[in-house]
Amino acid sequence: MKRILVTGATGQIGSELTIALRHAYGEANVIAAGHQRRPECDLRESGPYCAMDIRDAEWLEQTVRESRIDTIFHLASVLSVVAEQRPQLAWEINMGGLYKVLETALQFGCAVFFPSSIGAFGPGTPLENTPQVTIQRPNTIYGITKLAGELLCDYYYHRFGVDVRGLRLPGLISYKTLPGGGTTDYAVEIFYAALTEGRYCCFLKPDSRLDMMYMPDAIRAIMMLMEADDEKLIHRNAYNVTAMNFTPEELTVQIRRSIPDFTIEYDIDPTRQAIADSWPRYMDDSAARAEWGWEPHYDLVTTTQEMLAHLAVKLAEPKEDDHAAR
Ligand code: AKB
Repeated sequence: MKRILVTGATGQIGSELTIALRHAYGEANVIAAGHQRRPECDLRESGPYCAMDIRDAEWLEQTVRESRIDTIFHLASVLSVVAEQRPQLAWEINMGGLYKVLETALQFGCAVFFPSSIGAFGPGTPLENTPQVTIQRPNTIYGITKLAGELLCDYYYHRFGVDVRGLRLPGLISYKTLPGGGTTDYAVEIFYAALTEGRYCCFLKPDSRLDMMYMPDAIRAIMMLMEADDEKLIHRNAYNVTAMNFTPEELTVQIRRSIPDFTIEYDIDPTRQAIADSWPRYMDDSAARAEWGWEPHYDLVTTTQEMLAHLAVKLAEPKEDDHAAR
């Protein structure tokens, strides 16, 4: 039975991946670690949780040793927009954190999952049908840390034999936990706004096309890759994976199928628009499909239906704090 540590467990991916891993490998075998003292009730009630700072190497080493961890899903990361606002912090968390995770994995013989991103490319990359192996010259600190992270992961595998695997994830759409400061966040915010206000003000241009994925597909991709037959993995790390690509305008059309009066306006944020313009419109994910059987289950139509249905229920529920107040 695996013994798993999830860093960044309170984030958009971590909060859902932790629960899925607990279902698959047993609740007590998956330790969630995040910066929040009191995470959402799902996370703290379904298994062990520790508050931690990924910059604390001692904590990491001690937890891996004492809890006999053999697999680390390393999700703690600063996203693209916050990284541009606080580049030094982004370097410390994204690079410093990964380095400590890889060193700890080497010392204790752990496997590692590392999420890279469409942000690891750059304006010099072919942005349509972006190949698995291509020019990567990112011009954001987020992209630089993701690309350097991909290379560091390759290095620890080839030099030391650490079984580190990873994906280049697109924008992720989910209804459970909000994303924290990314360029693709509009594709989540828009659903909340459609249901609560009936209108949304978008910070990207109407025709900004980006790769996206619904969270259940992302969770499945991560778990599939970590279970994949070692011998079939040619790239092993930084696999392009995508499920759909769309523009804010196209997403609006889909939302209007369920909420006909929904309106969108645009107030372009130059920083986020420049980041989006340097990212792929859509990636070629054939290596992931061929090597470990990647295939998405959700497209724009089904993602929109699921998001509106789940969020309508969530927004009608009393908040956890409301319960505490009673
Ligand atoms: C972001 O927008 O920063 C992330 C990503 C695509 O890596 N969602």
